[in-house]
Amino acid sequence: MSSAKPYSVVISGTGLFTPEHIITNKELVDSYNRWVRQYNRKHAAKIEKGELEAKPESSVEFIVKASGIEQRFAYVKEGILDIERMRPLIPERGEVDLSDQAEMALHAAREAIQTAGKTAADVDAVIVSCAYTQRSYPAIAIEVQNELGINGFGFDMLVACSAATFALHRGYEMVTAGTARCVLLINPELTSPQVNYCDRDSHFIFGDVATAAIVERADNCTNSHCYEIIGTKAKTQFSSNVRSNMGYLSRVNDVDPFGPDKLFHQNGRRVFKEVCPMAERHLSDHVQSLGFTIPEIKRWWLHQANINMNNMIAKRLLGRGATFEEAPIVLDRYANTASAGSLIAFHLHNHDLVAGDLGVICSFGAGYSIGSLIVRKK
Ligand code: CO8
Repeated sequence: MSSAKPYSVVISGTGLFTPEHIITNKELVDSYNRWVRQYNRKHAAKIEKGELEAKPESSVEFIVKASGIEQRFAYVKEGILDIERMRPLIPERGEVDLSDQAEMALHAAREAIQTAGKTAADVDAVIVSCAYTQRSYPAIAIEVQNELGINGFGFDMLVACSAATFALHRGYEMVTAGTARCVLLINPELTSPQVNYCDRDSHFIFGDVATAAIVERADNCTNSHCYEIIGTKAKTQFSSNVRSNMGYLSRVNDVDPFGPDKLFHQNGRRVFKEVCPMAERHLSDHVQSLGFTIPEIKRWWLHQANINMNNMIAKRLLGRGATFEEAPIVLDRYANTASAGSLIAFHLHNHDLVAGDLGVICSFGAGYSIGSLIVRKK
């Protein structure tokens, strides 16, 4: 946890890129169930002999009850609902063309820069932070830096669900240390290529989105609507309960680089049971360590993985359910967008707070990882 700071640091602008394509639960379930019926027909003899288990169908009712998700956005919809494909069809781009994640990132970045009233000349560093990057190098952040004409440096970092908050922490530290005056943080969460649309337990969970934020020295900030970062806190604890084995070693391991374990998979029940108490403890410790009390926190911009998780954490923190105003929910529309969820909630629901109001931005998920920031409206 960091608290001593030579410079006061603010979040002075945010941006959100929402892809144009929507996939409703009904569309997703219809396609999955058609795929299941085809699978069961194709393997009828083996299923009959007990050599293979018949796959059960998915349901809209289950998805809404278990997760609160009603729809998700897709960067590319083509291919996802095609039962002969069950994955998006995203054509490869040439080495001189803008990459898909840089394109998503730029939409959100431009809005954040504009909202903060900055230009490229004001920005010293770019961090692209998300659950996956589409290549190892050159960094997507350096591509974005180049497109925006930013002088300085950029790098990519991966922290799954906590990528956005952990990147905000890095931006905060760079500004407090005086190594950058102003940092652009971007989270192009292109999750759909890693979703196993043939897995009933997880086919409904994720959506695509990009978020961005400007973190800068308070004395350089010209936006009257900004939030001072009062403190940051991070925690990780190793767990394989949320995992993807996709990686560059598949080639030398001589295994299928696209097998089910190379896609997102999880033990969702275990994650739920283990992460909720961790997140609640983390948040109460963070708030108290800065001399505040839970009732003093006006708004909780929580990670958006599952409505029941958010309800449970809010209940444990507040001793009662939170209202939408206290802990806004965006996962019904956006689904789980990996690290971007709490930033979408912040972007869409921070304008009504008044000077002095306190809020908490918090993510939790794979790793396990938990990241939080306590902020105060200036
Ligand atoms: N339709 C109908 N029934 C279903 C379905 C379905 N689609 N799926 C499961 N069921 C059945 C199960 O078979 C089970 O049946 P039975 O009781 O007969 O065994 C029953 O419904 C209940 O199943 P679960 O116990 O699995 O259901 P839960 O109520 O626990 O809900 C959830 C499942 C939604 C997965 C829930 O456990 C959850 O949300 N857990 C937390 C998960 C979480 O937050 N994970 C973090 C993931 S995100 C992250 O860390 C970022 C990773 C990087 C991004 C990746 C991008 C691709």
